[in-house]
Amino acid sequence: MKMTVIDGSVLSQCAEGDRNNGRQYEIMALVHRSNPPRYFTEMAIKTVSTTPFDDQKPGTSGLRKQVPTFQKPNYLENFVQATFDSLDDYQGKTLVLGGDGRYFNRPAIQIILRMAAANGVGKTLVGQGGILSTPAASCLIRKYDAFGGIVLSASHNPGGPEGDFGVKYNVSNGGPAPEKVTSAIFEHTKSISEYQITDTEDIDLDELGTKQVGEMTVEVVDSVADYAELMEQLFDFGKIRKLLEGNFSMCMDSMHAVTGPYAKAIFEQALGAKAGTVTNGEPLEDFGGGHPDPNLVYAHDLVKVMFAEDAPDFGAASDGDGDRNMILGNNFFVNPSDSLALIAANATLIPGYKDGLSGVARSMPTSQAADRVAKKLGIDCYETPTGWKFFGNLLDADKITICGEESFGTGSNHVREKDGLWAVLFWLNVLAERQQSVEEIVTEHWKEYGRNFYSRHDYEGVDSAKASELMDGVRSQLSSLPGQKLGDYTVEYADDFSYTDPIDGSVSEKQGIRIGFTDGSRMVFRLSGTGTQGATLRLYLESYEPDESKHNVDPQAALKPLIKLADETAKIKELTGRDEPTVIT
Ligand code: G16
Repeated sequence: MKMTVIDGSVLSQCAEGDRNNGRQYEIMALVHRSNPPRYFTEMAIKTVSTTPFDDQKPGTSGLRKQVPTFQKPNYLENFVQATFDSLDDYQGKTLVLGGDGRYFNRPAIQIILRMAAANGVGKTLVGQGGILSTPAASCLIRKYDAFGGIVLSASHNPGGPEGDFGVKYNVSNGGPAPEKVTSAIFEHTKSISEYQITDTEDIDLDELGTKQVGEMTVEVVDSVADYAELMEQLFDFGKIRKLLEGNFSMCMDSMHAVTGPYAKAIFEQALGAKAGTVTNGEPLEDFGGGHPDPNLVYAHDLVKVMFAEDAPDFGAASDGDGDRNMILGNNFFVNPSDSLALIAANATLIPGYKDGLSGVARSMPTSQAADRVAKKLGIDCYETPTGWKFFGNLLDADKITICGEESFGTGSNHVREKDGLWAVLFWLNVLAERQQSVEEIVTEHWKEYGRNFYSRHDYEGVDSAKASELMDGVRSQLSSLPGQKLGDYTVEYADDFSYTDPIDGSVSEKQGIRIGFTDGSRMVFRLSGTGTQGATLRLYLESYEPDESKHNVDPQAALKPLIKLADETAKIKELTGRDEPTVIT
C-alpha cells in the first residue's frame, strides 16, 4: 500500500495492485473529505524523500538566495512543497506562476509546474516565456480568482549564474503572503521529509495556449495584455498620448529586466511614444551584468541622460521584477518619499482616483511628507513596517487607496503589489494635466507643504556579527535617550518600531530603531531583509523645513548634522569599517 502525504494530511491511498495494472486510480481524500476526488494518471506522481535546509526563512519579500543555493538538489523543491503544505483548500483551483526572467527562471518554472500538478492544483496560468512582472502577477491573481501565485524574483538584486534568485508566494488578494503564512511555510521547511512531483516532460513556455502537466491544465498567457488593460482603465491614455506625441520627451530605462515588454507595449505602442523611448528593454538573464535597482547609483545609464544638458523632460526606471520605480525630471531627481506625497496630493486629477482617497499609508522609514498631504486632505495616514505585505489588509479593508515606501515603491488598490509602471503612468498623467515640468510640480509641492529633506544611506555586505552589534548598541541606548540633547537636537522618542495590524491585530516587533527629535527630524536604523550576502545596514535620515527660501539645498548638506549624529550614536564607521555608504539615495 502506498500513502501520499499532501498538505500535512493523508490524501491518497492506493493498493500496489492498482498501480501495477496500468489503470488510472482514484485519489481518495481521507482527511479533506470536502475536496472532490481527483484522478491522476498512474506513475505520474513521484514522492521524493528529502531532508530540511535550515536557511529557508522568508525575508522582507520571499526567500532570496544566490543561484547556486537554489540549484542545490531539492532546495527549490523543499521550499515549494513547504508552501503547498502550509496552504488549505487549493486543490483543483488556479495558481499564477511567472518570474522576472532572471537566470534559473525557466528551469524553476518547469519544476514548480510539475510540483503544482502533483500537489493537486487544477490550473496554472504562466506568463509567456515564464515572464510576469510582480504587479502583473498580482493583476492576474485578482482577475482570474486564483488561490495564489508564485513569483520568481530577487527583485532589484543582480542576476546570472552567480547572482541571486528568489521565490515569493502571493495570496488570493494578489499580495505578498502575510507573516502568518510565511511563518507557516518556514515551519514546514524545518520538518519536510518528502515532496511530490510529476514524472512529466517540460512544456513549451513560449507558445501561447493550453497544455497539460499530468492532470493539471497549464495556460501560457500573454504576459502583458491583462496588465496593460488595467492601466488603460485607470489612466487617461488619450491625454498621455497627446503629451507624448507632442514636444514632450521621455526616456524609460527597463534595465534589461522584466518591464521591457510591458513598457514597449504601453508607452511606444499604446501611447505613441517614439521608438527607442524604452531603453535596455530586452529582458536578459543577467540583466546585462547590471544591478536592476532603479536608484541614482545603479540606473547610471538613465542618470547620465537625465542630467545632461539636453536632457529629456521626463525619465523613469524600474527594477528587476517591475515593482519599483525611479522618477526623474530634466536634471531633477524625485525622492520616492516625495513621489508618494505628490501622487496622493494629485490623485483626483487621475480618472481612476477622481473620487478621492480613503487613506494613505507609508512604511515607517519613509519620510513624513505623505502625512502632511493626508492631514490636509482630512484622511488617515498609516505607518507600517517595511514590506509591501503590511499594506494588504489596509487595502482590502479600504482604509487606504494609495501607499508607498522610500525604497522606490508606490502603488494603490488596483493590485496588491507596488507597481513601477503604474507610478510612471501616474506621473505622466499628472504632467499631461498640469502642463508643468517635473521640477515645477515638486517645488510647488514643497512650497505648499514644506520640504521633508530625506536620504537613505546603505552599507552593503557588512559582516553580519558587526551589524548585529551595531543594532544592539543603539538598542541598549533607547531607554535613556528620550529628553537627551544630542548636538542641536533634543530626543523626543526612541524605540524599536512595533506594529499592530489594525485589521487582524497581528503584532510585528523589532521593525527598525527610530530616534525622533522635537523638531520633527528622525534617524532610523534597520537591517535589510532582502540581501543575500552579509548584512546591509540602512540608515534613514529626515528633517523638515517649512521655509521656502531654504528648500533649494542638497539633502546631504541639509542632513549633515544628523548624519554625524547617527555615526556617533551607532559607531557606524568603526563597526562597519567603512568611511562611506555603498549607496546613497
Ligand atoms: C522589498 C519589499 C519592500 C521593501 C524593500 C526593501 O522590495 O517588497 O517592501 O521596502 O524590499 O526591503 P529591505 O529594506 O528589507 O531590503 P523588493 O522590490 O525587493 O521586492
